Amino acid sequence: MDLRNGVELRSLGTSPAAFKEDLLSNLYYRRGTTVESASAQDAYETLALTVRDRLAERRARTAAAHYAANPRWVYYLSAEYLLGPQLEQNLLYSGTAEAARTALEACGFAPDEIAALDVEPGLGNGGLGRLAACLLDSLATMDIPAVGYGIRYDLGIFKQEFHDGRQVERPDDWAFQGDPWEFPAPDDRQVVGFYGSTSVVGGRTVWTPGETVLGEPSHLLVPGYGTATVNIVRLWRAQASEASFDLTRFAAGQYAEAVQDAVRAENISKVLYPDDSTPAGRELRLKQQYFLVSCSLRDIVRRFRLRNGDWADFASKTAIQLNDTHPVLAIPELMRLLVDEEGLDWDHAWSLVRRTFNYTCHTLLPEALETWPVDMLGRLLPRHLEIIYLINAELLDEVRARFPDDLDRVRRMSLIQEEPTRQVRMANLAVTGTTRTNGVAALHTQLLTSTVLRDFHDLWPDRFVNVTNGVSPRRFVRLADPLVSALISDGLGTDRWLSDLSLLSGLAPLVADASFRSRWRDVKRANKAALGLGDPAALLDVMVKRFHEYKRQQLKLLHVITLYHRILAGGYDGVPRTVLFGGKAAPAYHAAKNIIHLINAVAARVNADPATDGLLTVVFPANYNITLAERVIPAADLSEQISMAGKEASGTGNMKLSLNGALTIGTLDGANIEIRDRVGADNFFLFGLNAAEALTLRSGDYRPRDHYAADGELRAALDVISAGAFGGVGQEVAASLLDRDEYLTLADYRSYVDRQSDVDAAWRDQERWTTMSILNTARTGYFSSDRTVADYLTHIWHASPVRVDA
Ligand code: GPW
Repeated sequence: MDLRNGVELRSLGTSPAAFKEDLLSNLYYRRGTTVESASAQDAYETLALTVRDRLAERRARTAAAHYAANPRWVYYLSAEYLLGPQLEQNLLYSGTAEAARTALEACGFAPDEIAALDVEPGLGNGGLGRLAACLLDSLATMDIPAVGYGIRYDLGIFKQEFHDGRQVERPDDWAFQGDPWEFPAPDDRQVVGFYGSTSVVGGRTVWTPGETVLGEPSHLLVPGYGTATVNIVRLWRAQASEASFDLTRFAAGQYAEAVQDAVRAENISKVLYPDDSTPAGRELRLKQQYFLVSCSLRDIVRRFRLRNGDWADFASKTAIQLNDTHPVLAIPELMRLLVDEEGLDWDHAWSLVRRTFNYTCHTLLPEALETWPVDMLGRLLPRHLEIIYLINAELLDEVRARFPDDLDRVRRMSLIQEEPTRQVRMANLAVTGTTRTNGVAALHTQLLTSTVLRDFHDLWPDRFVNVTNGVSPRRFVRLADPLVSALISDGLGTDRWLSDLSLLSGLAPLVADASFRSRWRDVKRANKAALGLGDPAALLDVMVKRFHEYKRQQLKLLHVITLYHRILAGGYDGVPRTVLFGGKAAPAYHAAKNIIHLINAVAARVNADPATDGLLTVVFPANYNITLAERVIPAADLSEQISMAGKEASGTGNMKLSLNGALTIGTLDGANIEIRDRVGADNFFLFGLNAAEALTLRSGDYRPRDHYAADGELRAALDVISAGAFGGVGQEVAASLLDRDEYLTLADYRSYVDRQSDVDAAWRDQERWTTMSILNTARTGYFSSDRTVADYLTHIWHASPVRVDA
């Protein structure tokens, strides 16, 4: 391969012999040790470097091909990425898994012990962060020139421990040992300003920041599967400038004061905000958001300039996706760069900005729509607030022209909320400053345009599109479940399904193949045995997701207590179940933490009671993350997707589980609807109110106590909780359900519990269950993130692949 500077790139071999040679050379020359004295950590780091080199070679060829093509680039801006463990991914994508194992063993290293040292970078909270990682995986697999931008938090999502059943959060110093997958790029560092003031000099506005911080990038490789393309995700870390260390104070013995400015600067990328769906409302968070935006935009502009000379081409060469409102300050920031720094006139700049950006909304919860106090934003970013006011003036002129005499509409659509306090509405800014706004599932997009963003839809209906989420089949089928992957490849006679998931439909005829069916069952059983939680013969009933009241883990818990009561009553006729919970609650989300505590208390009681032996087990492994998800999902029989209809934007765990052959019990919410449409109503356990019914009930006088009074089993379950049988925490949870029941848990209880009896009936007929399971996998190829990316390309990005020679 001829690179730009004319240097031929030596091709690194992937044979065991070539791999071993490089492994040893990396051990000697880069790690500075020998086989005899190498620690497990030495061996791990050396392995990582050897694998990384093989992808780095492809990266170099990718960069050269992209540079030559000067294509429209896709940039994904996201405050969160849940990339998952890198070693297994990079072994698979570089095609060196076997060679590596052989080479390690030949050197006397234990491959599994070494692989266990790989630490997953937990730079996200939940679905939104994992979606970002799946989209990057698909962009690379589909040969789209793309870069992900994010923040390199020193501390990722907290490690969850349980102490007496209560969630305790521990810092996640994920890069404590150093991160062998990272390429630091200090030459590309950026300077980010905060605070200060604006003035007008020679007709142009100049912002003079009161404080500056350095953004230092490093990147991780994002390999495509079955292609030579290797993209990158570039993560920014805040660094104090040299000048912020106060030598005079240090000399005077004032050690803390000497470093206080530096510490403040570096705190910007210190920790991931562990909130999910609720804005933190803190100045540091706003600083993080601007830090990400400022560094990334300057980098994007730098890259544009490498190949282009005319600003008029910027939007045709650049598509920037805003992952929720967290990076929406990019809109005023690009206006500032173009107008203040580059001297473009406002209208030209606005046209470029609007054609460059698009926005994905991931929620319907009104409390999750970010707003920032005008005072705070104006203090931290004075020029950006001025620009937001200018954008707002044009927006409101357009609203008044289209809807004369509709003052209330003007008030609702304004970028500035006036009452009770003045706030900047980031979602309104996002829709105003972009070409397209998308929801993440069909129902979500429909509800967005008819409720929270209705006024904007009235004004600009063509701006709204749906792009239903998807998941990476490489990560969540091939890496998570090598056994089922081998079986699928065998059944289809090809492994091409890994990059064309629609091929899974070819499994449907195999439901008639007795040998395939029994192997399918064996794989599920083996995955449960490997997970090692509960009896592998029992139905594994899984609810894994962040803890939030709208997701209704409390409904699942009421079901568990009901089953327990039925067992205690004697003559239990349900099937043996292991109920598995997994997930974290935001540290400040008291009600969610109560639910976690209560689940652990119920689990302790149920599991200790000999009456439940062989019938019911409740497990709650701590610290659910990508690593654990990859073990739980392939083992699951039943997928719990039981949010109050109209609240879950999409869900993606629902897709991962169904794709892996779990059957869903769920409400008509988010993407559940689309899953059910595809797998067929007969292969999906539907229950509960739909979104319209839930809305009607919520807006009338809903009385949870009526359900309590009418339903003996529900009453019994709530009574034991209220009575304190599981501690004081239960009393709080029960009171909240009986007094408010914000998310209609009691209204859906009977329908849910009865549907679970249908689950039991289906499970008892193992032949029927197997058919349903295979059909779930065969019919959910649509939920590949490759399809999601294809939809973004067609409707939003309009970017084309650039092939990289293998
Ligand atoms: F509130 N989601 C998330 F919309 O994981 F910003 N974190 C968040 O902060 C938000 C949404 C936000 C999730 C949605 O809850 C889930 O329904 C969806 O599948 C996922 O984002 C990916 O779109």
